[in-house]
Amino acid sequence: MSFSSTRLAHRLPRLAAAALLGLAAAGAGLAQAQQYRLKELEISAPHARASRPGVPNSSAYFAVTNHGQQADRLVSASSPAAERTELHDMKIDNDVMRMFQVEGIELPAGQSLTLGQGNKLHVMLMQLKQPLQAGQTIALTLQFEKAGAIDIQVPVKEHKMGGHEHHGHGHGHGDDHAEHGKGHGHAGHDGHDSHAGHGKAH
Ligand SMILES: [Cu+2]
Repeated sequence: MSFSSTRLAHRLPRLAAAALLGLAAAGAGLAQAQQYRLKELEISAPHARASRPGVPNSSAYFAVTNHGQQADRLVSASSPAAERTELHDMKIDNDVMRMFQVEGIELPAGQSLTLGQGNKLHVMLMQLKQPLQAGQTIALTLQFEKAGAIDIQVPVKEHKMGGHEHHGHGHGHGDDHAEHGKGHGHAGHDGHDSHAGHGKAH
């Protein structure tokens, strides 16, 4: 674990203590304690999706706030839970939602970004070594251009997450994601982990 910033301990003593307790009681549901500080970056609300039966891929999400004066950039991620980990975005191409790899995710100074909310960004976990099951926690290493690397703990949640940016949709049909293409950072993801761009959206 690189959850070791003494600076964090100074600035956020309660959170730091809670996070340590949370790690000790992994999976005990202390979601609010999952907040990390790496120099000027604050990383919070990490979660990954439980994988579907027979699907070897899944995705992970988190929020990053850049408290610094200069932009940073998420350049890569990796996890012992997956053979490969890529940074992905999605777009609609001829009514078909497709995901594609991006080289980095920009983190402008003074701004927050939440993967999968109001955007289609996600960390793609590919060739999972074992199915991801709700309740377990996986490690994820994030590499930033300026701030460096940090290891975070990512709880795995059920695929259909209640109250998570649903906007009234939130059903995992997987065949209607083109419908969700605009502004629905969550529902649009359903089905993409099996394989987006597999043909027709309807
Ligand atoms: Cu993806």
